[in-house]
Amino acid sequence: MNKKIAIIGLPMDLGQSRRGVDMGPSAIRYAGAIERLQGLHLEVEDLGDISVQREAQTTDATNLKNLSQVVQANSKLAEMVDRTVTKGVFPLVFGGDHSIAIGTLAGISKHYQNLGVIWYDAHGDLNTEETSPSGNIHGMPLAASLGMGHDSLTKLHGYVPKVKPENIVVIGARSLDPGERELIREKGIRVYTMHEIDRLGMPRVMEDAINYLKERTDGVHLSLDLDGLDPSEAPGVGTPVLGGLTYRESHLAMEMLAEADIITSAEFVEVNPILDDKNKTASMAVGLMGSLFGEKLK
Ligand code: NNH
Ligand code: MN
Ligand code: MN
Ligand code: MN
Repeated sequence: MNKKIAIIGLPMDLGQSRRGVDMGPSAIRYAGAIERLQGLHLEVEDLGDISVQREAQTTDATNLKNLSQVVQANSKLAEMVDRTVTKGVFPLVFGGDHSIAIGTLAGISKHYQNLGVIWYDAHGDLNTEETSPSGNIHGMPLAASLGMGHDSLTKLHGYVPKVKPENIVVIGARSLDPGERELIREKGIRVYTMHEIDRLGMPRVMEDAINYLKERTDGVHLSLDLDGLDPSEAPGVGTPVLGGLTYRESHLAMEMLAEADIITSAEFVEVNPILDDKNKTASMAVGLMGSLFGEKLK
């Protein structure tokens, strides 16, 4: 894995309806992210937070809340991530709600022929403005990256699509909307729901996922939504769903990714310190980062 890491924060909560997730980057830094990575002898540069234009909440006729602000912030993120990858540095993005994955993937994917994506999440984030039950853009980033949805999301940073359906693996899903299920079927997206994880166990699921991605991709982005974890352990998220992944399972998943050495970029999103219990969820994010960057191997 790349020894040089650039941290980029995007303190945005406009892709969903609950305030507080804009404080995620700060909570993750406060939980000791930088020190943890430096302790692994990695060269870490903190590029700070991207500024977010915050106006009155808007919904236009498209069923997309705060579309223009989300696009603006994501465009800035895409630029910064793009420059980071160009320099040969590993981009590590702190959210913010999950709509920021649109910008992260836009900045990264043009550098790869076949970018793989691991979507670690309770949700599929495969809605478009037509299928979304909420109008929240944080439920749409994976669809947008596939080229589905509103033009200003799919065309962000000037190219479509960012990922191919066969290069995606979703892990931890347990809340999928009807339109998302249809898309998964139609596109043949590989999804390990909690059902598969219960049946096969995390070791087997990760082995499968890693082998699958190794065969077909030349880089893999990890998009980790903290709501993938069970809310009893990670309560600081805006849309908790019962029956999630444990902290231990998630650790194991990160350790297996570190061993396989396939991850080329990552983001940790949806940490909401206002809903959290003593910054526990941000601390879990930092613990998982440690494992992802090879803590156990050193
Ligand atoms: N599927 C729902 C929606 O699109 C909820 C998405 N919420 C998330 N996704 N937190 O990770 O509105
Ligand atoms: Mn998500
Ligand atoms: Mn989620
Ligand atoms: Mn989420």
